[in-house]
Amino acid sequence: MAATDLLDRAGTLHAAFRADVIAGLSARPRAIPARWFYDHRGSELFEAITRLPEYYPTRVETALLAEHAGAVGRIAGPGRAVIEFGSGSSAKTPHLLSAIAPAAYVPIDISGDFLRQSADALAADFPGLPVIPVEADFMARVALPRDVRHLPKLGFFPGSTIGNMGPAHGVDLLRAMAGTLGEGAMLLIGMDRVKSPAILIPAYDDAEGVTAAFNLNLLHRINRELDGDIPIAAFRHRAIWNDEAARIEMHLEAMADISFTVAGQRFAMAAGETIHTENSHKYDPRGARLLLAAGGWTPMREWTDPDGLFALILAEA
Ligand code: AVJ
Repeated sequence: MAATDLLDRAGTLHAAFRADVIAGLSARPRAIPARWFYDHRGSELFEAITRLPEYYPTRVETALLAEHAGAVGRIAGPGRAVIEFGSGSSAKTPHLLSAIAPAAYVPIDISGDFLRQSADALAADFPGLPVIPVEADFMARVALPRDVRHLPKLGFFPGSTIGNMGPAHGVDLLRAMAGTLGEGAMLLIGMDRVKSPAILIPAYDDAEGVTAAFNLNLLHRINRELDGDIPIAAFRHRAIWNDEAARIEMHLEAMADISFTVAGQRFAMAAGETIHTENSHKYDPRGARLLLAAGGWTPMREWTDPDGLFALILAEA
């Protein structure tokens, strides 16, 4: 990509960050979209979260994939193009690619740097497999590379990333994916299950304070990138189970009456007031099937761990 394009892209991203933060701090309740967690430090902290003893989703889902990728391969058959939505740096993808004899691997991600890094690593591990990264926002229908258009597709959407959206946006996303993947496609999706708050809360408020650091890093990013002077020490991390909405909410709570400036605008918060920074929706088996059906997908098989913590679902368009 040309240097000017890269600059344009960085400028656009910066403007979007500023707009989301100013709107989010001005709204009541205050809320900033979770996508802004993932600057370099935020991505590092998220990787650290996935290794925490309390954070079961990554561990359980990876084990489910290791155990059941063979079954996915038998159902899906060989020769599919695997399309991963939000290509992580994950240890998960190799399990799937080893088991299903894919014809190509297409990771789609909005962040180009990270995308090319993980694509290169995967290509090195799977010599002979065409790896074709696509830099795009998969919330809308994505035009797939010409080389894979004629192939049957297997979509891969691990990590319970769909949980960041509520049911309405989740359905929109599933429909966009069905559009991207086309007729005859299958989708392998990971979804976190509803469970006791005694397990959920520590998963989002760990003893070591890594999740707290992840949440508070958003304030550091705002101060650094948007010329802010938020008194970060006056905030604490909060993880709440909202039973009505079946979701974990993360908030940043002001511990005193404070005021601060961000991008030239003044904000005041009262002690106890929060900034809502993330939703992580959880689904029971029926809810998951309902969401998939509303999004245009028919569940075929479902795998879960003995404790029913996490589900891996294979669905067809
Ligand atoms: C990457 C959105 C799936 O909701 O569990 C982990 C993000 N936030 N700990 C999740 C997250 C706090 C994670 N997702």
